[in-house]
Amino acid sequence: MIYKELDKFKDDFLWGSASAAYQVEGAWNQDGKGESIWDIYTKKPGTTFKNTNGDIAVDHYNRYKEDVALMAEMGLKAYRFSIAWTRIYPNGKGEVNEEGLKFYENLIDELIKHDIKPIITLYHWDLPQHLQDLYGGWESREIINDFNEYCITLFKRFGDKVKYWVTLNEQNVFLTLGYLTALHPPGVKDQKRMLQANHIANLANAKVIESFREYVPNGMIGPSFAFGPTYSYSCNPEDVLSAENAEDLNCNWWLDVYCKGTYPSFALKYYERLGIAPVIEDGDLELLEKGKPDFIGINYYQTATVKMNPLDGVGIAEGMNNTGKKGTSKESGIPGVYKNTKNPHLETTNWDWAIDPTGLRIGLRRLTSRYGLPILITENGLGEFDKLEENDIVNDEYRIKYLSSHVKACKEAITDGVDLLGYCTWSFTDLLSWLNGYQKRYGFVYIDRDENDEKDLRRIKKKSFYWYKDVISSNGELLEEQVIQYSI
Ligand code: BGP
Repeated sequence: MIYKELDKFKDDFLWGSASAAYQVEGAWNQDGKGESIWDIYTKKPGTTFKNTNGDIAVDHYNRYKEDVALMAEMGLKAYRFSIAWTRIYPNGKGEVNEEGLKFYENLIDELIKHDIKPIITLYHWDLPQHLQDLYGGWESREIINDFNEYCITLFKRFGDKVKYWVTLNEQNVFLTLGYLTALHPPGVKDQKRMLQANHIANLANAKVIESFREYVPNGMIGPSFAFGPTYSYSCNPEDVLSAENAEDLNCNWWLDVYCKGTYPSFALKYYERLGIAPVIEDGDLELLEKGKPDFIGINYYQTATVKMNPLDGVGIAEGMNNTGKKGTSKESGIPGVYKNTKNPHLETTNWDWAIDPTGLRIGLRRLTSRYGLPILITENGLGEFDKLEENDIVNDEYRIKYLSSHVKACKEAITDGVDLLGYCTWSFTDLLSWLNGYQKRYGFVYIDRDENDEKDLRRIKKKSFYWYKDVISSNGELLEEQVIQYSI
């Protein structure tokens, strides 16, 4: 639909921004924190861009007050951050570390003091290394109970102060990269193991939602899914069918389980025929049924465009563009299922991610039609090279352009009838990108550091900082004007 006028954002719309513990906190062994799989993995040479790690990151652990003061200055309504499991239980289970709880309590209180609603992510990839060593982490059903106990500790401590909770961040990404492409820890390439670990993660997700109902009855909880809606490259029915395949295997495979408690039938049959479908035990489906979320969290960066891929066609590509050299990502696909291809209608970032605000609107519409749940955009943003100019100026007009077009797509989706709770940009300050070091920046606040040198970690407001401040204070109304004003 093309409208003459758009609906307004609701008054309590959550204008937010997001981060993750490992990417911002640093202080990797401070105050009793245990080691996570990322603390260990990043120290293996060649696993990350220029061997970067989060030992210091942007030192948010020691500078959180300064960061929250900047959020308050901006007028941010919500801040999504993750809790490091290893700060609460250094070994993943056993004795609780009070100092870890205290850190997050201070952060939550500081946010609330400034009228910023905390949104807690329970798991953003930093699994305790001890649990990986003990029983293989997500590959063992033992993790369901350990994760649940850790979450209950947080529900009990923070449940009366925090309304919005996110269970697992991008289960589709951490398990695919961890067990299929071996780009994340534990660095395995085995799809059967991946699908089994994924099933266990589904159960863990459902279990903590079940507990949440008991401990935080007035709160809202949901997973964050890395959502890349699929397009068919052409109207050739063979391409259209590949797009159906991709949407089923890459999106519905997770979202149906979260929201309906069942696996999508075509995808399940496909994995069964390959002999790699997950083992579903008695009681599993009942638990999944109980784990339905209050909202769907989506991390939206790009759409995927696919075409037919013959049985002897291209497979999963080795490596990704982790350098920012445009055009270096490789063709990838599943023989006989689909292959990814460049969308000729879309520009890409320097990391070859398609820029597609309309794709966000399309995705929001698809989710609403299929599941009918409220949606929280838990991440959206542009990773780019930024330049610190003289007098501490960062002119990131390309980011303003990217974000305004996506916020406009949200407004259009709301006008269409999507129930959107909020919009969190990725990210508030610059931070460590898991595989791309510090040069791929996302923040409203520039952090003066790079891969080789921590420098002084100074916080510098970028042009986009002032832009988002205006968007928030006008509740999204200044947007149209600004799209024009900031267009490049
Ligand atoms: C999401 C993750 C974030 C963040 C973001 C940007 O997948 O949830 O943690 O890293 O992507 O990705 P990248 O840093 O690879 O550009």
